Amino acid sequence: MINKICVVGLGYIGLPTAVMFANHGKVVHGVDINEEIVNKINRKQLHIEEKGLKEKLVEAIDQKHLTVSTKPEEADVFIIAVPSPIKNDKTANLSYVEKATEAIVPYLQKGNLVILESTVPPLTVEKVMLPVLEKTNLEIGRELFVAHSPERVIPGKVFEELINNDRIIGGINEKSSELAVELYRTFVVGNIHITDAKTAELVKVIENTYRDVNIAFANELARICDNLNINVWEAIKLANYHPRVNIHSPGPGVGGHCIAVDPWFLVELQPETAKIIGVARNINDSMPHYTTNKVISIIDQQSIQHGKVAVLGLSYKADIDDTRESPSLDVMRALEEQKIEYSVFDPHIKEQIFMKQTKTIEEAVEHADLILIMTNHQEFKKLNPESLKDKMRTKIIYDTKKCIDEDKWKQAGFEVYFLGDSSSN
Ligand code: SAJ
Repeated sequence: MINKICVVGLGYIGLPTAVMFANHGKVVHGVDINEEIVNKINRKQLHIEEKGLKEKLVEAIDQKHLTVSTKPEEADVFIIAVPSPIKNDKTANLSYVEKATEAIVPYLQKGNLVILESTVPPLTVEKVMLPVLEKTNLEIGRELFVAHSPERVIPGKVFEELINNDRIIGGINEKSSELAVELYRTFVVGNIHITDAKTAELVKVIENTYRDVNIAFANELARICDNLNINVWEAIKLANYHPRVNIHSPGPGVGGHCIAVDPWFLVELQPETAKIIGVARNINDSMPHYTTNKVISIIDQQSIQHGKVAVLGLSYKADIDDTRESPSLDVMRALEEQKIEYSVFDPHIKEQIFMKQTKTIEEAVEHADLILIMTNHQEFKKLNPESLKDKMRTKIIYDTKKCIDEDKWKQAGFEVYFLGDSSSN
């Protein structure tokens, strides 16, 4: 019987997971090395934003089903959900996974199950975790059970997806998988698929790699269409009417901490073989520069002296407040390098993080020559060009997400440009 669970790492995945188990009758102890985070949670406050998390956390603590501290406690199951980022040289940084495994070693007992939820390169459980777990002197697979069950939820819909998404469970042996299935059945309604640990590790990485390669293909098509004067958005839409085609959307780059990171795990493991994956990654990484160069060439074409760009959108995708790995950061850097004046505005980022950030859209477009749409936030789709046009010095808009109403902007006197569609001019 699984009664008590110790969750190590209380971030975007660990905290909602801990709270879910607590609200489903388990006794949960959450651990984070960051004392500030632990203190905050103990005061029933959040350090991350997630729909529904606050109420669920309060319920878990009030019912005394959840405790948190900086140290692990003995339990039946240990879940590790810590970051697994890449280093500057694009190789995996598995030090958090290793340290978290080391931290639980003194608390492990016969019959325990250890689960890794972090996204990791294939063979991490075998090569990084198992050597550490052997220090317990418990026989792995008979006295201590181990599985990888990657998280697959999307920020903003974490609780819905924790319950409904299918889950992959890769035990190091049959008994490990069996115990992990029993655990996740506590709240998972989606199907549970059993495999081995290294396959589970690969599955998670290739889900995100599939999206990255597909987006790179769309971005390459956008560049081809820019050169051929064809509308890439129209072409992709029509191609996707084919029942077996699903081309993703081009854009100014791929942000976030998953899709832009995980493909590098495969490139690191198999540099000679993972060729398409590496090329795709580089194409997506080059999009912020491509975008900046387009902006500069539009400004030059119009013979505008000392042009000013109003960058709209800081978060890495629509309708969220997350700026991690956002292409906007690279665009701002490139504009600075090119000594182009700019301002930046995002209705979802309330705090002043960047020097050139404005509090209102009106301030951002004041005396600007070009509006650059980087994120397809609802607010930007609905922008009223009539209310902005008189504030601008020159009326140009470059939309990298093809999210604005072209006719409306043209009627207001704007020159309208889209990424991958020079046909509109
Ligand atoms: N993007 C495009 N074109 C597209 C789709 C996305 O340029 O057609 C860009 C977005 O603008 C954004 C980036 O890609 O900058 C990534 O956005 P996303 O919504 O595709 O993915 P994430 O990083 O927010 O979440 C992904 C999800 N993975 C999959 O959909 C396969 C999520 O389920 C995972 O849990 C998460 O990664 C993770 O933790 O790995």
